[in-house]
Amino acid sequence: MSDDTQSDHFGPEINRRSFIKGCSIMAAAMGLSESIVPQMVEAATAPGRPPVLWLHFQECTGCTESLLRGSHPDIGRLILDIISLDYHETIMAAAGHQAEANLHATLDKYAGKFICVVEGAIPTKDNGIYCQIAGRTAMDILAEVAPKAAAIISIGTCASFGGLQAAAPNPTGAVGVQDLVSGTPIINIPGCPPNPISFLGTVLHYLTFNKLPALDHLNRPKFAYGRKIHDQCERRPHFDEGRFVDQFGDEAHKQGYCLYKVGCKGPGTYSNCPVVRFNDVGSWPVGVGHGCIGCTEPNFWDTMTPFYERMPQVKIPMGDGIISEVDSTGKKVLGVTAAAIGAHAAVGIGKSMMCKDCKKDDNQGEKS
Ligand code: FSX
Ligand code: SF4
Ligand code: F3S
Repeated sequence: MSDDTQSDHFGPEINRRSFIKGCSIMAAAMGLSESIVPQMVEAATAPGRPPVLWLHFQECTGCTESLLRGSHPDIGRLILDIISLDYHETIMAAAGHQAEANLHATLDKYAGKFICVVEGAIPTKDNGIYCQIAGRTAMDILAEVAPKAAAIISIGTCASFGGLQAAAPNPTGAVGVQDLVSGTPIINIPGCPPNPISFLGTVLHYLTFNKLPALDHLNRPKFAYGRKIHDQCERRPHFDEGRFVDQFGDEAHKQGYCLYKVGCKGPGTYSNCPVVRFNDVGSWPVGVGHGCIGCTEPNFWDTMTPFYERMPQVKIPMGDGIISEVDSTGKKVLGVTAAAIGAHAAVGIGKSMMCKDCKKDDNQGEKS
């Protein structure tokens, strides 16, 4: 039997080569050496790996969709094989009382051992009545499940920080998991929706090393959220040379110039999108001609809007050593000759534009 048709402990739906390739992609995304892959494969296929309880609250299900519809076959296989999903409202076959029985059976049998994934924000106003499942509020369900979990992964900006539901005026009092839960390790995988590789990398790290990856001050894994979009973007040379798109569809847009002036929030957003990209075609928002809207940052619906206006207080090179800074209304407030200043050193972002919850402008205290 060839490797490609071998099923053994990988199950009939998966083959060894594809599984190993998926683990190699994950190792690369986490900045780990290829030599760790055999250990990852062993951990991810161990019969005793922890089950996953996946709770859905206030959200659009885009996080699950992006995970399950990933076009990379090796990633798709990893998802379904490494994650032992005992309860997931979108894809489980069980319904009604049977589904609730599954939830409680896993809670009893694997207390302290399972991974809880939360997708969506939790409404807290009026005792949480704005999101109810099986007659119970999201707040009640989370309060029962969270203390029994070994760790909680908040997938998406909604579960991490409240997301769209928490945007002003936040009519349901929506919050993220970390606003309600303490005492259980929490890791945030924001993005609206997040990249499946950032989620899977986190799960694989946990299975392989029996601990969560190093986190930043917003509880995001540093391997995925450790650098600004702006510092990894393929359009950055255009920014540095002062070549900007002024209007969608103009000649500069066709030439692939920098999208800062049409609203790109890459200078204030931390994520691996330019490197990891999405789906098998390797696309990402800026790559296809739209500015980053800052979807991995807390409160981005409030702090990163208007989406099509330039970020204030970003020093932008204008060519010939002239640096310009714009205020919050987009007006030029500063023009200096900067012959002695390297373009990279001159590019900065004012703290006022950073998300309200960010304590630091540049990256970032590490937790581990
Ligand atoms: Fe939120 Fe997930 Fe935005 Fe949707 O379900 S992070 S609304 S794209 O995807 O929770
Ligand atoms: Fe890329 Fe946006 Fe930065 Fe321009 S402003 S270099 S498009 S991240
Ligand atoms: Fe979101 Fe910006 Fe990446 S909008 S998907 S963080 S490029």
